[in-house]
Amino acid sequence: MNTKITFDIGDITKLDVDCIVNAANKSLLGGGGVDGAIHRAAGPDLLAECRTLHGCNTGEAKITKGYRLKARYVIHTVGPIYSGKSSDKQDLRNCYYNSLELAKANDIHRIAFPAISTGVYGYPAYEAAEIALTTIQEWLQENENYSMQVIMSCFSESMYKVYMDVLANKG
Ligand code: AR6
Repeated sequence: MNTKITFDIGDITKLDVDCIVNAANKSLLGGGGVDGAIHRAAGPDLLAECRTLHGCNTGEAKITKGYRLKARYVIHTVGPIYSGKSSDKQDLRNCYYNSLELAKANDIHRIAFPAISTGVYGYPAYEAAEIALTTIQEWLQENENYSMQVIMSCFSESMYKVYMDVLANKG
């Protein structure tokens, strides 16, 4: 297990990190879940900047400022709506990978991720957690000369337990 990955149980908007990741939708104009919480905490300037981005495709990522958040930046990524097709996995993988690439390009060294797609978008939590951790570990290995701390934000104790189960089964 890479020691650069840690876990937090609570609200991602409260974290004191360089950047938090938003599980957004293609419009980037806000929604429910973590997206709604981030927009409420960041304030209306976030939505104004998001309007200039003209949306985002599934698996891709775009960056804005964090406004009223402690985090200086928000990276908005769009997870797959779970369908059971094999493309779901690649799309979810792309969310984590492309967010980390964009973070590095912006000199971000501490980033927090929610469990993308596991809420409204219906991705089974265990499978999503496995993809998230594997992708992040691979990225960290490929970028071992770049200091990046990753915090997996769990909104519930049960999501935290899912991550711990995945780690235990990875050995
Ligand atoms: N902090 C951390 N995690 C959170 C928070 C929070 N404040 N709130 C929810 N979660 P979801 P999705 C967890 O539904 O499945 C939106 O309407 C939540 O428990 O926010 O990718 C967007 O606009 C779950 O584990 O995102 C899209 O339309 C995880 O965040 C759609 O939902 C993701 O749940 C995206 O769906």
